[in-house]
Amino acid sequence: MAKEYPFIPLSFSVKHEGEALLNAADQLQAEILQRRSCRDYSDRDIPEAVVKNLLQIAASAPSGANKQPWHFVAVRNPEIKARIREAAEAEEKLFYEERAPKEWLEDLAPLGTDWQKPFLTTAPWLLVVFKEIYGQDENGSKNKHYYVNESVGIASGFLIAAIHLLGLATLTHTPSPMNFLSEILERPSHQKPFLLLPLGYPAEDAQVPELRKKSFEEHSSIL
Ligand code: IYR
Repeated sequence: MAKEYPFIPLSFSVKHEGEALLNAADQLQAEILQRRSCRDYSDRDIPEAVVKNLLQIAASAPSGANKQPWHFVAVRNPEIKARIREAAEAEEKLFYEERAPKEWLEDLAPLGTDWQKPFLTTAPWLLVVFKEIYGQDENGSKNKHYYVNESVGIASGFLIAAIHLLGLATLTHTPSPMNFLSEILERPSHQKPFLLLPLGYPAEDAQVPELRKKSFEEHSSIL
């Protein structure tokens, strides 16, 4: 049957056969399980071209009706990073000292976090993920976006995995509220801040909390 829109052959080849598939899966699991959220960064730079690769990978994610409802801002400019840090720390200070319920603070205690966010100026890059609640073309006419949170969450997952597989470090940081990012980065109102990811190399003496992940039986069922 003739299709109304163009189709092309799927570019696909089987990568591993038999035992090799299991070995590859074991290796991939081991590599991905090394990922940790890093809050202590070195100031060692990362080339802009690498950041562009990473954002191209993120932007290749599947999305509702292929609307690609995201926009990424990569910040290396030290003045802009300083403004972001200042605004984020002001919100975090209120969060930790006034807004956060006791239970939330208790849940955060094992992570050892507080209102201070030095990584926002130490890490060479800040990647800010915006979600687009609708699309807007050049003449300003709106088009609908679907499954925006799911789509942008998937793109962020691609980004986090790519950063890790490249041997770099990041953190899913969500200062709350984060409207200040729209102002500082001068984004239009249909783009809402979704996630802030510092990108860099860990500091030599970086530490992470000792956390336990759920066991297979806790996180999955096979029927
Ligand atoms: N946004 C605050 C608090 C915080 C909240 C959660 I949920 C975390 O998993 C970690 C921290 C902060 O960044 O410190």
